[in-house]
Amino acid sequence: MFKAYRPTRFILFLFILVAALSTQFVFAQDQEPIKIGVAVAQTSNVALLGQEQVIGAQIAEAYFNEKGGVNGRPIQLVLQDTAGDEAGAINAFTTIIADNVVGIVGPTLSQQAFSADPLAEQAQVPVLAPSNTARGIPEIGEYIGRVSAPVAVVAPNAVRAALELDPNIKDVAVFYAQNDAFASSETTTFQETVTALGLNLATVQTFQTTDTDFSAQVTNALALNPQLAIVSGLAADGGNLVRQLREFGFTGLIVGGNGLNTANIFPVCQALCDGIIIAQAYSYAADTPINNEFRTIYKEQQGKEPPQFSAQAFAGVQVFVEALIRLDNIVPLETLDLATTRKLLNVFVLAGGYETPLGPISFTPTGEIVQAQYYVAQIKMNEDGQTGVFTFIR
Ligand code: 1QQ
Repeated sequence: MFKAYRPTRFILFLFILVAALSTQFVFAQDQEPIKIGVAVAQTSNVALLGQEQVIGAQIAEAYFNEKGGVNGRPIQLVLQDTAGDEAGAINAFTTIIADNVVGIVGPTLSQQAFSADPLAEQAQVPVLAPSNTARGIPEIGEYIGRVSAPVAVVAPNAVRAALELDPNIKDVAVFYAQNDAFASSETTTFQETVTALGLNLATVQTFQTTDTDFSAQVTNALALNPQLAIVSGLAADGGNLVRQLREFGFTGLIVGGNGLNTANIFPVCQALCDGIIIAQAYSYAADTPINNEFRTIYKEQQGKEPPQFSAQAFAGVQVFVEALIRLDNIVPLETLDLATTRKLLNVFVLAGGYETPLGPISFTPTGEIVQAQYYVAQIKMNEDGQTGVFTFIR
């Protein structure tokens, strides 16, 4: 009797298990996905930076859906192109907010964030900035946070690394794009660092992010024989400025800011990109389970090591997903209307800690990222002058 009972119970258990799993599967398939907005630059010169963000966010979408989304409910990215200016970012934010997203990862530039973020603040939609590193971003409002460490803490590391590579540096030429909020913020940090390290700030040269000819600025600066040049701009202008510095004969070290932090500058300065030193808020070599997974997926897809902007966009989506899971565990999302979901999501985002490819991160009550580790990389161009890599030197 006992012997006959056990297999029956086992079969019953199997039946219930299969039934439960298939119900859950159907359940998950049937549920409306939770929409997360991604408003970054997919066109314009700023797409050199934004394209890497789209890739990172899409990897996160597939990765977290594979893991069951938000307690069985899938997430869906709603992509909107901000292009490169304020008007584009305002349009993208307006459209995406109306499309019932629970939160927004974006925009690409701080210059855009200062215009577009107030719309999200007004609509009470949480924003996680994947690459807004200027001073004052989280302070835009209660709903504005960032997963991108501010230049004020990241950028000084590049100058210190340059001094380690060349202890004879004394005179420094600084260049910055004066029409960009990030570049203006970053140059302040660079200039303060130069002075704090006892170096001579020989000259400060300004340009526009739309400029292509930097001969006047380069000529002025090189007349002072600096041993270090520091460039705060975006990818196309920054890459061209580096190229012209070398073409005009500059042989010292070059520190590039966050706007040059992409392999997409390689076609611009080509072989002359070689040696640019750039501070990093991410290292592909960070040996953590989530980064190893992210790195593997990225490498399989893109055939190269993942860059900072992709890792930060991944982290932005991740923070929303994990905060939604914690919220859903306490108050089931299906019992909440969209406005309440957005409000509570903002609270849960700020309250959590996250194991991301960037390392463990959390937030201050204002939405500033708390991140443990920063790095410095140097560009090494290959013989072909077209391809190259970021090698970590710190
Ligand atoms: C900012 C930045 C950009 C250069 C990143 C794309 O850091 O605008 O704040």
